[in-house]
Amino acid sequence: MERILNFIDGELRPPVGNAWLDVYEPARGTVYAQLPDSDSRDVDLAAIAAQRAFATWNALGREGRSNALLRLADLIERDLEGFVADESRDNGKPLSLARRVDIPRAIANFRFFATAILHFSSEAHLMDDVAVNYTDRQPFGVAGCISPWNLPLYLFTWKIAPALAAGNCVVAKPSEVTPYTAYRLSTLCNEAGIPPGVLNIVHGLGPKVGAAITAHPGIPAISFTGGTRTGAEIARVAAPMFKKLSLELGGKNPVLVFADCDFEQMLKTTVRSSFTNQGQICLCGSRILVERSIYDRFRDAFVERVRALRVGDPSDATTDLGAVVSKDHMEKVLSYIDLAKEEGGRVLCGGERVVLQDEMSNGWFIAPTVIEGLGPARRTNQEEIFGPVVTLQPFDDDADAIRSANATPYGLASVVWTSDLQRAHRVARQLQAGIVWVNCWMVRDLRTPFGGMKQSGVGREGGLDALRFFTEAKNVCIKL
Ligand code: TXE
Repeated sequence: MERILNFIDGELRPPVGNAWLDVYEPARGTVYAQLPDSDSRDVDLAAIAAQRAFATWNALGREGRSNALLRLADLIERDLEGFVADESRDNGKPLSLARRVDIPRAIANFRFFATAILHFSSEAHLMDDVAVNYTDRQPFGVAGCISPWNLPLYLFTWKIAPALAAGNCVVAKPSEVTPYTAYRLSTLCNEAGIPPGVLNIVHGLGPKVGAAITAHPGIPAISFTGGTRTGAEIARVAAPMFKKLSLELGGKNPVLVFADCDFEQMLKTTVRSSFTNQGQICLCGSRILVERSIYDRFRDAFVERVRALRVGDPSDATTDLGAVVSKDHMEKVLSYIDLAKEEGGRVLCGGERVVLQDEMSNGWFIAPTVIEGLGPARRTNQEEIFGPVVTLQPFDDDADAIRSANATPYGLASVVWTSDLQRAHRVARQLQAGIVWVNCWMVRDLRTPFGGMKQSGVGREGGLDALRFFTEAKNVCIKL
């Protein structure tokens, strides 16, 4: 049985306590490897290594750091198929999706921040003939990066790339559910010329390793993506320590479909925004609000397309949905389908576990599910399900659509389908969401701010916002 190792001070190491956890392959429901069940002792070793490496990493300068990260991106690209296969095996997602999205975006993350840092300018403010002020943005030392299982390498690199580019060293913890591609990345760092101790990866459970990173006095900033409840726990520990916090949390994203939209374009994209990655993307649209005059037409056309989606072997090129990430998560998603029925919802398609043949008969597969007949206040329309489950709701006018869209504790992303330009701007301004896509979905420009409102998070991690998060801004004022 293969054993994944921690990466501390440039070395692949077993956990101090020599304890191990099982790593499952969701499509087969079987154990395929083990990962370290690390604890605070491993985090301490990583933090010491990171603190020790800080001067070396900064002595490289922006160009030196940029070149090292660009080399790392090239090495991932050289090993693309290996990363793709590992990502799909670990997460259960279709191989085609890992090849089209996850791994290319991880490479893009390194390349974007490795070049952004070269153009990361600062400001100066002249006070007539009194004084000149300039903003000095410096790295603060060691960043803690904690990432989730849904887009494992994509979101892992989304955090460590800007942290490293800005000049910090990193103590990172990928999700214990999908550790493999972070491990594979660690095997390339020395070859890329990343000095020992600059990037440290400690594998293990959130309440042990993640909590130790959050509470560590030598790690002054935490960048986290995951569930809202976990985000609240991290904030509870970090706030009294006055740590910098970036929390990217859950979502319950609305899709607003107006009667004047480009119907075919909307339909094709809305199937994607509902079920890509088995609905396990914080940006997926899980509440579809449809103008009443086209509700029946939309419902029938949408359900027909969803029924045609293929749930199957992630390695099969014709598969649209793979397995959900864990048995616990499958049971959580199925419990929400039961809840929807109890609340009076009508399941129009899907609604059950899919049992495949042969070696995948124990895999954790769920049929793409569409539910109607539930009002905005129902739990099914309030709580994040994070699986292949969407609800349909009609609305009467713009105000009704906006009211329903904003009627949850979350505010991460939203989609508006309309051909009316003024309405697009007007509705976008009133939606409580950090991201509003109009007539598209998942179009991402890394220079833009990224993050949510309300319980979807705190802070913005996109482009230059990420470099600002991972640096301290000091104002120097010099008398003329
Ligand atoms: O996330 P967790 P999970 C949502 C989604 C999902 C729910 C829970 O609804 O069902 O969150 O998913 C680490 N201190 N999203 O359980 O627990 C943990 O080890 C420090 C949306 O995977 O938040 C992992 O590395 N760290 C989200 C990371 O936090 C802790 C994507 C995320 O795990 C910790 C994923 C603690 N006390 C889930 N407890 C998005 N916005 O994309 C856990 N962790």
